[in-house]
Amino acid sequence: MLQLYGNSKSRAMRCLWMVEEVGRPYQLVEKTTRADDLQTAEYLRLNPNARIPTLVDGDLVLWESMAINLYLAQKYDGSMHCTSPEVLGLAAQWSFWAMLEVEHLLLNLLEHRALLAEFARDASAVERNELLLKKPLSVLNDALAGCDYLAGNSFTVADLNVASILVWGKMARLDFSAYPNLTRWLNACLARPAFVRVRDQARRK
Ligand SMILES: N[C@@H](CCC(=O)N[C@@H](CS)C(=O)NCC(=O)O)C(=O)O
Repeated sequence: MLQLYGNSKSRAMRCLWMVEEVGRPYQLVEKTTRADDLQTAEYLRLNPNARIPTLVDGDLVLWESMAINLYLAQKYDGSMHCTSPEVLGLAAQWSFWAMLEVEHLLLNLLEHRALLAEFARDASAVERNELLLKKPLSVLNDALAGCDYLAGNSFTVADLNVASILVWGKMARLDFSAYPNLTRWLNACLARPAFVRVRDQARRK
Protein backbone atom coordinates (compact mmCIF):
# COMPACT_ATOMS: atom_id res chain seq x y z
CA MET A 1 0.00 0.00 0.00
CA LEU A 2 1.18 3.57 -0.68
CA GLN A 3 2.47 5.33 2.41
CA LEU A 4 2.49 9.11 2.53
CA TYR A 5 4.33 10.89 5.33
CA GLY A 6 3.03 14.32 6.22
CA ASN A 7 -0.17 16.06 7.24
CA SER A 8 -3.06 17.71 5.47
CA LYS A 9 -2.08 21.24 6.56
CA SER A 10 1.33 21.08 4.89
CA ARG A 11 2.62 20.66 1.35
CA ALA A 12 1.70 17.00 1.79
CA MET A 13 -1.85 18.21 1.08
CA ARG A 14 -0.90 18.26 -2.62
CA CYS A 15 -0.01 14.58 -2.54
CA LEU A 16 -3.05 13.68 -0.44
CA TRP A 17 -5.20 15.35 -3.07
CA MET A 18 -3.38 13.35 -5.75
CA VAL A 19 -3.71 9.97 -4.04
CA GLU A 20 -7.41 10.72 -3.51
CA GLU A 21 -7.73 11.45 -7.26
CA VAL A 22 -5.78 8.32 -8.17
CA GLY A 23 -8.05 6.25 -5.95
CA ARG A 24 -5.41 3.80 -4.70
CA PRO A 25 -5.42 2.61 -1.10
CA TYR A 26 -2.93 4.58 0.97
CA GLN A 27 -1.87 5.17 4.51
CA LEU A 28 -1.17 8.66 5.81
CA VAL A 29 1.69 8.44 8.27
CA GLU A 30 1.09 11.59 10.32
CA LYS A 31 4.18 13.78 10.61
CA THR A 32 4.24 17.33 11.88
CA THR A 33 6.93 19.82 10.82
CA ARG A 34 8.47 19.73 14.29
CA ALA A 35 12.15 18.79 14.45
CA ASP A 36 11.48 15.94 16.90
CA ASP A 37 9.13 14.41 14.32
CA LEU A 38 11.41 14.85 11.27
CA GLN A 39 14.95 14.69 12.66
CA THR A 40 14.82 11.04 13.60
CA ALA A 41 17.28 8.54 12.14
CA GLU A 42 14.36 6.49 10.82
CA TYR A 43 12.75 9.41 8.97
CA LEU A 44 16.06 10.87 7.73
CA ARG A 45 16.74 7.56 6.00
CA LEU A 46 13.60 8.19 3.95
CA ASN A 47 14.02 11.91 3.49
CA PRO A 48 17.46 13.36 4.27
CA ASN A 49 15.99 16.87 3.91
CA ALA A 50 13.89 16.31 7.04
CA ARG A 51 10.84 17.67 5.28
CA ILE A 52 7.37 16.46 4.37
CA PRO A 53 5.92 15.01 2.20
CA THR A 54 7.62 11.68 1.48
CA LEU A 55 6.00 8.86 -0.47
CA VAL A 56 6.91 5.19 -0.08
CA ASP A 57 5.62 2.89 -2.81
CA GLY A 58 7.15 -0.55 -2.44
CA ASP A 59 10.91 -0.14 -2.82
CA LEU A 60 10.62 3.41 -4.11
CA VAL A 61 11.05 6.35 -1.76
CA LEU A 62 10.26 9.77 -3.22
CA TRP A 63 10.31 13.29 -1.85
CA GLU A 64 9.39 16.65 -3.41
CA SER A 65 5.63 17.06 -3.63
CA MET A 66 5.46 17.79 -7.36
CA ALA A 67 7.72 14.85 -8.25
CA ILE A 68 5.56 12.56 -6.12
CA ASN A 69 2.45 13.69 -8.01
CA LEU A 70 4.05 13.35 -11.44
CA TYR A 71 5.18 9.85 -10.47
CA LEU A 72 1.70 8.85 -9.29
CA ALA A 73 0.21 10.15 -12.55
CA GLN A 74 2.55 7.97 -14.59
CA LYS A 75 2.52 4.91 -12.41
CA TYR A 76 -1.19 4.23 -12.06
CA ASP A 77 -3.94 3.88 -14.62
CA GLY A 78 -7.05 5.97 -14.34
CA SER A 79 -8.14 9.49 -15.15
CA MET A 80 -4.96 11.07 -13.73
CA HIS A 81 -2.64 9.02 -15.94
CA CYS A 82 -0.81 11.25 -18.44
CA THR A 83 -2.04 9.90 -21.75
CA SER A 84 0.85 11.20 -23.89
CA PRO A 85 4.39 12.59 -23.62
CA GLU A 86 2.91 15.97 -24.52
CA VAL A 87 0.58 15.96 -21.52
CA LEU A 88 3.43 14.81 -19.27
CA GLY A 89 5.71 17.54 -20.65
CA LEU A 90 3.10 20.21 -20.05
CA ALA A 91 2.44 18.86 -16.56
CA ALA A 92 6.17 19.08 -15.76
CA GLN A 93 6.36 22.56 -17.26
CA TRP A 94 3.48 23.91 -15.18
CA SER A 95 4.64 22.13 -12.02
CA PHE A 96 8.19 23.54 -12.22
CA TRP A 97 6.78 26.92 -13.14
CA ALA A 98 4.44 27.00 -10.15
CA MET A 99 7.24 25.97 -7.78
CA LEU A 100 9.78 28.44 -9.18
CA GLU A 101 7.68 31.43 -10.21
CA VAL A 102 4.78 31.44 -7.76
CA GLU A 103 5.23 29.35 -4.63
CA HIS A 104 7.72 31.55 -2.74
CA LEU A 105 5.75 34.72 -3.48
CA LEU A 106 2.45 33.22 -2.32
CA LEU A 107 4.01 31.69 0.78
CA ASN A 108 5.59 34.98 1.76
CA LEU A 109 2.28 36.75 1.16
CA LEU A 110 0.43 34.18 3.24
CA GLU A 111 2.92 34.51 6.07
CA HIS A 112 2.59 38.28 6.22
CA ARG A 113 -1.20 38.23 5.80
CA ALA A 114 -2.13 35.38 8.11
CA LEU A 115 0.49 32.98 9.42
CA LEU A 116 2.88 35.20 11.34
CA ALA A 117 2.03 36.75 14.67
CA GLU A 118 0.48 40.20 14.12
CA PHE A 119 3.55 42.04 15.40
CA ALA A 120 5.82 40.26 12.88
CA ARG A 121 3.68 41.00 9.81
CA ASP A 122 5.10 43.49 7.33
CA ALA A 123 2.69 45.42 5.11
CA SER A 124 5.49 46.21 2.64
CA ALA A 125 6.11 42.47 2.15
CA VAL A 126 2.41 42.03 1.32
CA GLU A 127 2.57 44.87 -1.19
CA ARG A 128 5.81 43.59 -2.77
CA ASN A 129 4.53 40.02 -3.18
CA GLU A 130 1.21 41.20 -4.63
CA LEU A 131 3.14 43.27 -7.16
CA LEU A 132 5.52 40.47 -8.12
CA LEU A 133 2.65 38.00 -8.48
CA LYS A 134 1.00 40.05 -11.21
CA LYS A 135 3.27 38.70 -13.94
CA PRO A 136 2.92 34.94 -13.27
CA LEU A 137 -0.81 35.29 -12.52
CA SER A 138 -1.29 37.01 -15.88
CA VAL A 139 0.65 34.22 -17.60
CA LEU A 140 -1.65 31.63 -16.01
CA ASN A 141 -4.78 33.65 -16.73
CA ASP A 142 -3.80 34.03 -20.41
CA ALA A 143 -2.99 30.30 -20.71
CA LEU A 144 -6.51 29.50 -19.50
CA ALA A 145 -8.31 31.80 -21.96
CA GLY A 146 -10.88 29.69 -23.80
CA CYS A 147 -9.86 26.43 -22.14
CA ASP A 148 -10.69 24.59 -18.95
CA TYR A 149 -7.41 22.76 -18.31
CA LEU A 150 -3.68 23.37 -18.48
CA ALA A 151 -2.73 20.19 -20.35
CA GLY A 152 -4.95 18.25 -22.74
CA ASN A 153 -8.71 18.34 -22.46
CA SER A 154 -9.32 16.96 -19.00
CA PHE A 155 -8.21 17.61 -15.41
CA THR A 156 -4.61 16.38 -15.02
CA VAL A 157 -1.73 16.53 -12.58
CA ALA A 158 -0.79 19.84 -14.25
CA ASP A 159 -3.99 21.41 -12.92
CA LEU A 160 -3.68 19.70 -9.54
CA ASN A 161 -0.08 20.75 -8.93
CA VAL A 162 -0.64 24.38 -9.92
CA ALA A 163 -4.00 24.70 -8.12
CA SER A 164 -2.50 23.21 -4.95
CA ILE A 165 -0.13 26.16 -4.84
CA LEU A 166 -2.65 28.78 -6.01
CA VAL A 167 -4.98 27.82 -3.15
CA TRP A 168 -2.55 29.65 -0.87
CA GLY A 169 -3.69 32.82 -2.66
CA LYS A 170 -7.23 32.17 -1.44
CA MET A 171 -5.94 31.64 2.09
CA ALA A 172 -3.96 34.88 1.80
CA ARG A 173 -7.07 36.79 0.60
CA LEU A 174 -5.32 37.67 -2.65
CA ASP A 175 -7.57 39.65 -4.98
CA PHE A 176 -7.98 37.46 -8.09
CA SER A 177 -10.58 39.72 -9.75
CA ALA A 178 -8.19 40.82 -12.52
CA TYR A 179 -7.79 37.17 -13.54
CA PRO A 180 -11.23 35.79 -14.54
CA ASN A 181 -9.97 32.71 -16.42
CA LEU A 182 -7.72 31.77 -13.53
CA THR A 183 -10.55 32.30 -11.04
CA ARG A 184 -12.97 30.09 -12.99
CA TRP A 185 -10.35 27.34 -13.36
CA LEU A 186 -9.20 27.51 -9.73
CA ASN A 187 -12.75 27.33 -8.39
CA ALA A 188 -13.44 24.30 -10.59
CA CYS A 189 -10.26 22.57 -9.37
CA LEU A 190 -11.11 23.28 -5.74
CA ALA A 191 -14.65 21.94 -6.18
CA ARG A 192 -13.36 18.47 -7.03
CA PRO A 193 -14.56 15.88 -4.52
CA ALA A 194 -10.99 14.64 -3.91
CA PHE A 195 -9.83 18.13 -2.91
CA VAL A 196 -12.93 18.73 -0.77
CA ARG A 197 -12.27 15.49 1.14
CA VAL A 198 -8.69 16.52 1.91
CA ARG A 199 -9.72 20.08 2.82
CA ASP A 200 -12.45 18.83 5.16
CA GLN A 201 -9.98 16.46 6.78
CA ALA A 202 -7.61 19.40 7.39
CA ARG A 203 -10.43 21.49 8.89
CA ARG A 204 -11.34 18.75 11.33
CA LYS A 205 -7.78 18.77 12.75
N1 LIG B 1 9.95 21.52 -2.08
C1 LIG B 1 9.49 20.64 -1.04
C2 LIG B 1 9.27 21.47 0.21
C3 LIG B 1 8.89 20.60 1.41
C4 LIG B 1 8.73 21.44 2.66
O1 LIG B 1 9.34 22.51 2.82
N2 LIG B 1 7.86 20.97 3.56
C5 LIG B 1 7.67 21.66 4.82
C6 LIG B 1 6.24 21.49 5.29
S1 LIG B 1 5.08 22.32 4.21
C7 LIG B 1 8.56 21.03 5.87
O2 LIG B 1 8.74 19.83 5.89
N3 LIG B 1 9.11 21.84 6.77
C8 LIG B 1 9.92 21.36 7.85
C9 LIG B 1 11.17 22.16 8.01
O3 LIG B 1 11.45 23.01 7.16
O4 LIG B 1 11.87 21.94 8.99
C10 LIG B 1 8.21 19.95 -1.50
O5 LIG B 1 7.46 20.56 -2.25
O6 LIG B 1 7.98 18.80 -1.13
